[in-house]
Amino acid sequence: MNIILFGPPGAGKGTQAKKLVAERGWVQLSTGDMLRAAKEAGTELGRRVAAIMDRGDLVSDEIVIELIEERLPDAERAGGAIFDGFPRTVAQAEALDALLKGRGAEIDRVVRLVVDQDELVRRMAKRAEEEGRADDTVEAFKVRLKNYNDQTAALIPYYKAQGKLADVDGMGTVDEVAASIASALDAD
Ligand code: B4P
Repeated sequence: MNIILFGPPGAGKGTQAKKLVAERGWVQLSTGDMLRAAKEAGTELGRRVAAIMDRGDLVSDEIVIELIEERLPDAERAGGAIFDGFPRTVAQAEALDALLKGRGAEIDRVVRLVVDQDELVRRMAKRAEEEGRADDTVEAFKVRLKNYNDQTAALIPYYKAQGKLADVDGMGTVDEVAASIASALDAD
């Protein structure tokens, strides 16, 4: 099973991906987590992406596609991949389709978490207090939302055309959203 958790920044993708890992044993492939780990470790990649991430911009397609490609064998061994925060552009989605096709696989479902903008801002502000992530500032969050609307939202028609998109209400509690995702994944 290969699924994408899709939605605007702060929609709950990372939160729900971790629950799916615990419940189903699949592997979470979060480009955000991989890039933050590189940044924290001070690797060459981390130094290249730090400023881009901190201001809320997208890093290059080539970088994230390579990160994902490296981790696909882990997901195959586990029997499932949860793509979290990837793809974020149509070019990334096309590259992912090609990578999976080359391994005899495909995306099975794209779960889109639907959350209104006021709630996204509230969650960002709460996480800023609790975790102090460098891109959870008001300015960076505005850039992240703009990038989502300008570049990532184009994936909605892309996956709708493939008949893979399932909309899930992301406004409830973490457990309520998890239950709705489970229904979307286990349908048909
Ligand atoms: P990400 O790490 O993917 O950041 P995000 O979109 O904000 O998602 P995140 O997983 O953190 O938030 P979530 O919705 O889970 O990316 C960070 C940066 O990395 C990007 O801006 C970009 O620079 C770079 N990047 C990553 N992938 C890239 C790609 N493919 N291409 C190019 N660049 C890339 O959760 C948000 C908060 O809400 C949490 O604090 C959580 O506790 C809370 N929450 C979740 N569910 C809730 C609920 N139901 N109720 C209340 N609170 C909830």
